[in-house]
Amino acid sequence: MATEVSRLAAIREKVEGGQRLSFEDGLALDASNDLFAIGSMANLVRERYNGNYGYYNVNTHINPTNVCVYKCDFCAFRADLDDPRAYTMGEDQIKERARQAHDRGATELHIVGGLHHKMPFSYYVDVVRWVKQAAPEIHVKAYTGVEIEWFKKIAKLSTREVLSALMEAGLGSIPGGGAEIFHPEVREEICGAKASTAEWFDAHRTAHQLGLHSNATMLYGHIEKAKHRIDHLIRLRELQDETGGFQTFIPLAFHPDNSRMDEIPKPSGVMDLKTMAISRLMLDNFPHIKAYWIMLGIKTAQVALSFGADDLDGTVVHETIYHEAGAETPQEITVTEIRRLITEAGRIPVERDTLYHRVERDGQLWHSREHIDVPALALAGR
Ligand code: V47
Repeated sequence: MATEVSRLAAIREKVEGGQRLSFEDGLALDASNDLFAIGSMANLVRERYNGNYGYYNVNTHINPTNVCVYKCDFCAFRADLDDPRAYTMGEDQIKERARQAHDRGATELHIVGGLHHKMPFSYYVDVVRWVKQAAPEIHVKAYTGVEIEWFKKIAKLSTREVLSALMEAGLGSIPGGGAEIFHPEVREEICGAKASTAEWFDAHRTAHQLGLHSNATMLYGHIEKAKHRIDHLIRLRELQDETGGFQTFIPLAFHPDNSRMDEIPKPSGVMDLKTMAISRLMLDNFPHIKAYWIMLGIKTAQVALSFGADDLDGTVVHETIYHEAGAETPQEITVTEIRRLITEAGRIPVERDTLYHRVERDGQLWHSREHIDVPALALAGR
């Protein structure tokens, strides 16, 4: 039987040779406690893709409503219709938020929320339209695969029709949420009522076919096992082989507070870094891996830049999904601070827009420049 050392050496050889890792390789990495070995392999792949650059963006989140028909076990954000915490934003509020974001220099609005029992599809289309009316330059990254599936149901439209209506209103890309864990053993347990794995993939495949880019996530550190996490990554890798439409993968650390799984402890620092590194290694066709500092905490996110991650996400304002679930991170981080964190991690900070164009700023004005071409960038970083 192969020892752990020889197993890791064989995996390292594959990584160095640019060969694809198997399901069994993923399980072997997960079973190993040699965090440095796993991290250094992931760092190699990160560097191959992204040279010495560490990306961030300037963005704001809008969660238009917290009212949701579903009751996912992990969610601390949702509210029933008659809950005193329930809210739904109207046109003025959405436009005000978009203008504020614009005035603070945001290049992106990340919009996701609950699936309201009574709101028609036209409300969700209007949200995008209102944002674009108030701040036409802002990129709208909105609505997860789960929301798209819900819109199909309430509007009796196909995936393609739903996405086309949203694109017409100004939708620019699709965020990675709603993926949770794809394996049915876990999905049925923690969020069985909402969009199935096949439906989530249908939303992303169709988005890619229509020319939209999207992200993908994985919610880890609850009831799932290593085999479910590796299975999740391989399913994403397969769709990426088919369409090439994914930009970034974001592993999301479970925050238990105020959820129906609050007896489960938060994932440890070792699990956070190992999951980041294994994601980078298994997703050999994803250009970017994001350490979402809001969930990981600023310190772990910074260290993750040496464990496979190349992106820290944004200087986020008004994040509620994780803060309801006990995230202790601040609601926003300044550009100066995020650049300092990236520089201290040994990377060159690069502000990007949602689609990975370099952003240049001239006082209050910003411009998207050339696309940050991965191979060119990798060379530039050496
Ligand atoms: O799908 C909900 C997760 C996701 C909790 O695409 C929780 O750039 C931890 O997907 N503990 C939504 N996680 C957020 C999301 C996201 C975030 C940042 C960037 C991008 C991107 C996407 O949040 C949900 C779910 O997996 N979530 N509750 C919780 N208690």
